[in-house]
Amino acid sequence: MKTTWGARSSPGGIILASWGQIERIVSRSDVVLFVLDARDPLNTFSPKLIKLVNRHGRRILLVLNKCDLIPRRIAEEWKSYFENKGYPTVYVAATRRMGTIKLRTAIKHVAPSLPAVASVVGYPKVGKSSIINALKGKHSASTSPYPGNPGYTKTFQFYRVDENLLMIDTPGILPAEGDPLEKVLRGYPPEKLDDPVNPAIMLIQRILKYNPRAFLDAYGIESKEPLRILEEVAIHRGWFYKKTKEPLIEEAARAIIRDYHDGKLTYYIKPSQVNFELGASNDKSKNSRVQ
Ligand SMILES: Nc1nc2c(ncn2[C@@H]2O[C@H](COP(=O)(O)OP(=O)(O)OP(=O)(O)O)[C@@H](O)[C@H]2O)c(=O)[nH]1
Ligand SMILES: [Mg+2]
Repeated sequence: MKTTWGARSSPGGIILASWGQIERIVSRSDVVLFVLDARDPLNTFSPKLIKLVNRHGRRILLVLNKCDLIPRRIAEEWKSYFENKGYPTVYVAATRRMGTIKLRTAIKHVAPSLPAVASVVGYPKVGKSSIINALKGKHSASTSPYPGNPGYTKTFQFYRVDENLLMIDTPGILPAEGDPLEKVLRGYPPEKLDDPVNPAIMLIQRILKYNPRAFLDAYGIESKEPLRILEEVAIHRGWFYKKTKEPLIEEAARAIIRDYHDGKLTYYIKPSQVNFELGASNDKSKNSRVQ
């Protein structure tokens, strides 16, 4: 079963969810699956979303997705990290259908009663629709590598996963908060960035800091100098300004941002490398540990 409501487009034709829309969905959910990118969970975590869910007294389940891009040991470490803060957490690799049985069990465990409505929320491109696809076992929620492509989630869609579980897929939350790097990590559409070069340089520096081989492995580029990397990507792909014939680094910057979200270009961070305090969950007895 699939029903939709609340379709809305944001300026520029790229559709993201406003906080008001997310609040409406949260208020209609029994459980809120908050999807994080397992490679950089804290940069895709939103204290504002947690506050909103707590205000409505809804249960939260954190889902660390894209775990195929990090070692399992690190996924376990992040799970413990969040659970020590009171958030039940599961890790999955939705496109590989890894962890889906545990996820389904966890949703039902966290739900106050069954049947339950579970919404899937988070920043753009963290894999919300892919998670619903994995749970349903077939391609039913549309997915895309980056917002703006045909197939990215445009509406709030309901999917019946089984007789006890109705799920709501949502468009990504508009990542208005944060500096240019944080916005990019939170899936702000590269097409909408007036200046993609600056955030791409920051992203390149972050990737190199945690994975010095990333550009060599993804593109065969040995340079560790962000501007040079942008130029080489533009040159390799044949992107040049028509008049000056200089490498079109703006396009290369957008490509690098997309490749990060697609998992072609990657790094991961460990809990021991961060120094960030999360707000505790609203009720530790409700959000008990989930296996
Ligand atoms: N490597 C890897 N890539 C994934 C995984 N899950 C999703 N992706 C990729 O991430 C991109 C975004 O996936 P979607 O499921 O469309 O993400 P979304 O959160 O629904 O995106 P929006 O609806 O645009 O907010 C796609 O290129 C997916 O193939 C995963 O577990 N591993
Ligand atoms: Mg989607």
